Amino acid sequence: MQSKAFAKKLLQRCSHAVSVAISGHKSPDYDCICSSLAMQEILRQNGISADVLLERPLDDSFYEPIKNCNFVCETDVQYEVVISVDTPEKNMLPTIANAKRELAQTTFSIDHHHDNSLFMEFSQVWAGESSACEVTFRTFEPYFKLNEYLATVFYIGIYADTGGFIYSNTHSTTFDILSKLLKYDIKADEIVRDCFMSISPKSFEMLGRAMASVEFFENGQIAVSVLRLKDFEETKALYNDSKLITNYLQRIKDVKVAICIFEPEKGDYHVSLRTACDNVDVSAIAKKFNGGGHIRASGMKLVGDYEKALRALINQTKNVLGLLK
Ligand SMILES: [Mn+2]
Repeated sequence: MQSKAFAKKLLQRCSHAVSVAISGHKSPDYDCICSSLAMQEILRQNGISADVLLERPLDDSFYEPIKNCNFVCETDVQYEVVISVDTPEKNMLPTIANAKRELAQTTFSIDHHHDNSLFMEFSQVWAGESSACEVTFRTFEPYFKLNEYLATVFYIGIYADTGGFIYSNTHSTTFDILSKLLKYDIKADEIVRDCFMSISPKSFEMLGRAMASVEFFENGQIAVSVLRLKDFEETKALYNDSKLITNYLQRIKDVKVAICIFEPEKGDYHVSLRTACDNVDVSAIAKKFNGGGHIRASGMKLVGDYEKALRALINQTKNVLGLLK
């Protein structure tokens, strides 16, 4: 569907709906939260009120003004329309949102994942775009008036998913948008410092532990760091606070795939996969373990026996790197 037709359809449908909900994916990041909030504000400007659904309130690692926005974690409302943002697959929606999706009359998806399964009735998926925020901005531009709030949430989401405008998903269109956002007093320096640069003493300690845990495989082409339950217990660090390590491992020269494993709760292993290589698709690794994401950045969970699952993960990584004979 053309972007204008999609935007029109969504706004028309929502304006006739009694209730509308918006949701990003599980384990929310700044792009999914900020594109949800942006969508909510765009609807508001068009006379439509909508709830942003979350599995649970955001933890303290999130930027205060974002954390303090109004989210809905529990409700009996049966939404007529459900809009998902930044989510490629129904199983990646938070449980609450997936339940509401099943009973909704009309559903929409706004996304930039190349593997979006088109699980909603109407989809606006632009693979290769920097962020769900960019897709939202460009799709709805004729239908909103930029203000300080919108500029702030768009800036945070785009900054997050482009790694500060350095990943290969950063295009000239991204900078066209940024130049519009920066006309507003959004305190970009404060945002970057508070959202992306500042690090709590706890997560600094976690970074040290994660670095000390790094193991290399295949002549340094695969790097694996592990933060186990005891690291979380001893430091009292938050999971979100500890994800910083994922940005560091892929910087090590010759590392083609960086694997970061986190066990914030007993037996619950979250895995982040990153690559800086043009010809490596880490989402192909994640998919084998029922995860997903982007070609350069994906995520999954390890289930079952840890050692066995880790071996399978490394094997699958070798496979994707073409190292299996
Ligand atoms: Mn995203």
